[in-house]
Amino acid sequence: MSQHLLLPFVILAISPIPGALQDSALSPTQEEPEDLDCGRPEPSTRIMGGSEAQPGSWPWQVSLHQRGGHICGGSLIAPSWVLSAAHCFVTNGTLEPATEWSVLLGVHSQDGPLDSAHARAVAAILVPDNYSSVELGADLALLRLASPARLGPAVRPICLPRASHRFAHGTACWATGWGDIQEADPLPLPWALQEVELRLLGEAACQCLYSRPGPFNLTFQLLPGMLCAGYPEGRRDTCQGDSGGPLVCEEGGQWFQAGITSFGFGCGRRNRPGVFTAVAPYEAWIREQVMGSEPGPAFPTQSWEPQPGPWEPTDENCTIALPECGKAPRPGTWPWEARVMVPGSRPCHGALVSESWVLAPASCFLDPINSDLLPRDLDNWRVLLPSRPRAELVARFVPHENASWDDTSDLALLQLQTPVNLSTASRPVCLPHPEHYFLPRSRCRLARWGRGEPEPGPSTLLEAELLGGWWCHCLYGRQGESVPPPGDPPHALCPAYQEEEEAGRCWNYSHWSLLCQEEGTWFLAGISDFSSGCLRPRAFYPLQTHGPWISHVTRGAYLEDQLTWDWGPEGEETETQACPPHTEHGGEGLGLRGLWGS
Ligand code: 4AZ
Repeated sequence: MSQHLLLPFVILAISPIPGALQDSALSPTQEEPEDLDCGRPEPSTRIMGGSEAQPGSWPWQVSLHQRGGHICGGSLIAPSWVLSAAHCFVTNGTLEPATEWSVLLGVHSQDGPLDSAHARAVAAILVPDNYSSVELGADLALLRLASPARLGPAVRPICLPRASHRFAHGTACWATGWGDIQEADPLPLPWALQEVELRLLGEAACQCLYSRPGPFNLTFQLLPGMLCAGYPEGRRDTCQGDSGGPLVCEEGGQWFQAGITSFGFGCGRRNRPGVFTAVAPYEAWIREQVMGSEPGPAFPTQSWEPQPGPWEPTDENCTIALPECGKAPRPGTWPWEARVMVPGSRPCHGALVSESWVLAPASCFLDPINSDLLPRDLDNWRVLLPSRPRAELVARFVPHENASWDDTSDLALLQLQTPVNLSTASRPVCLPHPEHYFLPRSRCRLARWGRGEPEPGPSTLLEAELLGGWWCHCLYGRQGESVPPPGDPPHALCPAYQEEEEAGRCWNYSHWSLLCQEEGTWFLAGISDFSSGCLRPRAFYPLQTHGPWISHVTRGAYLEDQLTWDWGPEGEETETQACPPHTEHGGEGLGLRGLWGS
């Protein structure tokens, strides 16, 4: 338990060490001013992968507004002081004027009734001298309020840890905020405060996760004064707009702020946990800034002696998370293959993208004339999944808003009434993030998609190799059809079929999706082969631009990072940037093998 120290006013005023802790049960006398109680929400009164908080459960959470809008989070540490992140207030090396900012206290839903909420102007913003950018640390700021906050059940300060305070690795702590619910996906109305449970990661574990190649091919060096919290598998995380908000951990019935949301690489990505400014190392700096203010923040002593023990392993295992999607026991047996049965029509092939959602072409289910749902009654719809004895029921149908007029968006999501237990027999396919780049020569395969006919041949014929974007464009040009030149993101994915070419056959059959493999993991890379007639190679609409829509609707589809980074000699840089003459005017005899240059 914490110490019960009531220090005389004189000592409090001159000492940089304010009353360490107090028990609210001990009522202050005339001579003994009330020390600041902290870290105790009223008893029972985005974040990515989180959920809505109970109003009043995080009474220290504040919202920092600039020009009328929420920009960052912060935490109340004393009636006149808010702790936040430096990067919220520094643009191009310049500290923004305090007058532009206001602090909203006691707020839950930023759209709802602001009953318990009140705002305060900011008198000063203080940032450590050595702050320059988030990656270099010291990402913290103190805001002095123009007038003290009105403390009450919905507005209470958080306890700060002393420099010697140790938070055990693996401790479950909570981050809160009004930030995005996933990358580039703002919190929807009514903008209710979100909470997410995150585990503290040891330095070694965090550094290890970050040293793996990952999104944007970026890694970074974890520095003293930073801490990581999250999970190797990602999915639960803080995101843009949560910055400056608190990461709090409970100890002995009292909540301490272990971290300040600072940055990360993307949100909720595998092997990329959120990075926080560790608060404890900044005890001295915080005390220095708030010196003389009364009452100042509370730094209760940790209830147990911090000493190395099993709760702080010095050498944590480096456990890199592997994708939980896209693993097929054998190519051709796709554990995500879903068949949607709608009364009165042939089965429609789609793919399981999470525990509860199936992705399929919207055209299977929409009337081509008026884009009405056919038939309207979802009760009789069934989904068959591999190795599941019984058909799944469908709870919801969500077509892409452009599905009826844009072939590249011919997509719909179907929610299953009960989530399936993932196993080797039933598991989702991985989906690419928008910046995913499938390398030329990637090994790919075709999988059934939509209302396909029975398989036209043995599945070995469906093996394919991805062509570079220019080759695809040039080859089509030669054949009098147009496939746009490569772009970022690409407009087409062209797999070429060795076997198909050799057999000299052509299946005038376009109901396929394109699966591409990276390090043994399968991604749904493209949909709806849009090449017509018997042209080769086939061309697919890339799925990657739809990742954000899919994960917005499903809140947990398996969007995975790029797993192969080695562009190799055939990479983007070295690919031909113009069509060689023989592809434009050349004879029909030119086979794909020739184009591959091998
Ligand atoms: C941001 O931009 C931000 N996933 C905050 C936290 C994280 C990423 C970005 C961590 O404010």
